[in-house]
Amino acid sequence: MMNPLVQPEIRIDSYLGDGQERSLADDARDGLTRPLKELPPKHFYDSRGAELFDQICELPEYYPTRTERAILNDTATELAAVTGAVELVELGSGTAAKTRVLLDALHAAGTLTRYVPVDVTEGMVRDCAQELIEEYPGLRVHGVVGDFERHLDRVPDPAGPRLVVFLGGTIGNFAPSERRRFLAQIAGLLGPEDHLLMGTDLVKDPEVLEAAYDDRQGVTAEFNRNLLHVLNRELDADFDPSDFDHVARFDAGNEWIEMRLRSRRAHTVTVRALDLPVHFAAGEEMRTEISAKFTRERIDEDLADAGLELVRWLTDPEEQFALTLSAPAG
Ligand code: SAH
Ligand code: AVI
Repeated sequence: MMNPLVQPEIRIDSYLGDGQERSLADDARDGLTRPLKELPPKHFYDSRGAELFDQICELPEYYPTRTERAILNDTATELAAVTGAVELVELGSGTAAKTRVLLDALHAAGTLTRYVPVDVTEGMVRDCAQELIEEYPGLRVHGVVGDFERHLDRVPDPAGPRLVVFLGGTIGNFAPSERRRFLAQIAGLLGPEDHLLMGTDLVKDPEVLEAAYDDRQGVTAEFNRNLLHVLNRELDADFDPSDFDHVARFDAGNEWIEMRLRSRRAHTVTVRALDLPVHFAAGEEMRTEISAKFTRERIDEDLADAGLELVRWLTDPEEQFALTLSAPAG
């Protein structure tokens, strides 16, 4: 359902509602009846999940956020000059905390007119739109509350040279085949004058990686278990989150971190909205997220497969994290 026009500088279109509940129900029915139980990570982000993610970004072990911000600080002026973007479209925008570095640079360059955040969490899109029009006089915000896997076609037509940004390493949360399909869809948003700026976490020491996903304060564990609260609330399930341990392991073969929830005891949960009993053996694990770590070669290949070519490779001195600026191959 469209819900346009709250005030002139802000337009928010929402495409969730029933469709999203169906998506959670379908994913739960599918994922909880497989031999290796699995749920997709997009369901972490209710308002509590979004809050926990914000806390994760501040943790000493979670280097991606501060590293990506440092790269942005060093390169935003150059990015603004190279792209000449009048609009910034952000996929999985969240609170747009780091995005402000880019918005500042585009604003200072005098080109910025519109910001288009796309996120499943409606409250964040609305709050962020309000904050940004106050921070950037003259900026218009056209928010799209939706699932970027289903609603990319709802991104409004470009208002001029466009910069699409996909930060934080969220591309790593896709399985490889879906990731390639999604990159091709993103490439479909780009015309000859447009660019994609994408953040990717890089392969590194497994100890550093595992610590980033299993912090000492237990915030990531709570984020992981929040998925069970979402299932309880949205699908009338009766998970007891304290029956599950948080697990985060680096899978060296696939070069990704896997987050799982491990059942402490044999028990059966009922997902009442689906009329679905789900049995967990003692020690059984359910996969809740993969977070792929990249090499430069892998990123080059993925971009090329999507018809994009690298314009800038931007990384920190320790090569922990990378931002790639790419454009439709000429
Ligand atoms: N870009 C921010 C936030 C990353 S967290 C950063 O770099 O810090 C991932 C964000 O993507 C969350 O805000 C979450 O709500 C959103 N998200 C996850 N899956 C999504 C999906 N399928 N469609 C739209 N947004 C999604
Ligand atoms: C949003 N995404 C890139 C985060 C990541 O690192 O994969 C989500 C996250 N999961 C646990 N910690 C952070």
